[in-house]
Amino acid sequence: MAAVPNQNENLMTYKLVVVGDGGVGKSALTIQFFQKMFVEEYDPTIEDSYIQHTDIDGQWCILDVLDTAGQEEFSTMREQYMRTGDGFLIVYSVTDRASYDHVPEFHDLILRVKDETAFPALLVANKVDLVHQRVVQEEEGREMAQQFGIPYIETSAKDPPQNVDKAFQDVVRIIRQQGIQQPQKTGPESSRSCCSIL
Ligand SMILES: Nc1nc2c(ncn2[C@@H]2O[C@H](COP(=O)(O)OP(=O)(O)OP(=O)(O)O)[C@@H](O)[C@H]2O)c(=O)[nH]1
Ligand SMILES: [Mg+2]
Repeated sequence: MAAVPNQNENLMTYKLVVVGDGGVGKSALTIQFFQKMFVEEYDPTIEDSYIQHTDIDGQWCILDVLDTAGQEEFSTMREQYMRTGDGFLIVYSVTDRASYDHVPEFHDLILRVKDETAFPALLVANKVDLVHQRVVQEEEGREMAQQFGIPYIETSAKDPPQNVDKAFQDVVRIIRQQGIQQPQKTGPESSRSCCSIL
């Protein structure tokens, strides 16, 4: 991961972690957000991290996003990366019922690792462009989100993207609103012109 440059040291850093089953589109969403492109092929992730300066509701911040492995063989890494998160995108695919059924496991583990009864998170129903392959309906997603007391959003990482920027920005909004865990703030006032991937 690239170091945060000195001139930006005064910005709030939000560490977001993208979790969910393998193949649901965590990397596609993350790459669409950071690089504005859709990755068609499936290359299972071990762990990737991305940093970007971004303006959310008029406030510049640093988004430090961890794209995690959904594949079961890497599940032992979960507790460790969950510890680092200020907020979570819990992703499932609307074309994959098992990925929806596994959402509670991810949510429970976040609360257990954080030792909290609630924590900033967003339930992300991805691949909504695949309308004919859809097996998990909006109502079911909303119901689960309500059960956990977290917001729900429907996304597509495929071009044209749907709600991709909003999903990442909403997690920051949730962190700012709930303020359960204060993200770190460091150093002197920064220049606010940078908006690139570091
Ligand atoms: N049609 C469509 N395909 C998608 C979407 N998001 C991801 N995909 C495809 O689904 C496959 C898996 O996407 P990934 O982003 O690699 O899945 P992942 O959740 O990162 O998987 P792991 O890294 O194994 O945990 C790829 O072929 C993507 O192109 C989407 O919104 N719509
Ligand atoms: Mg991935």
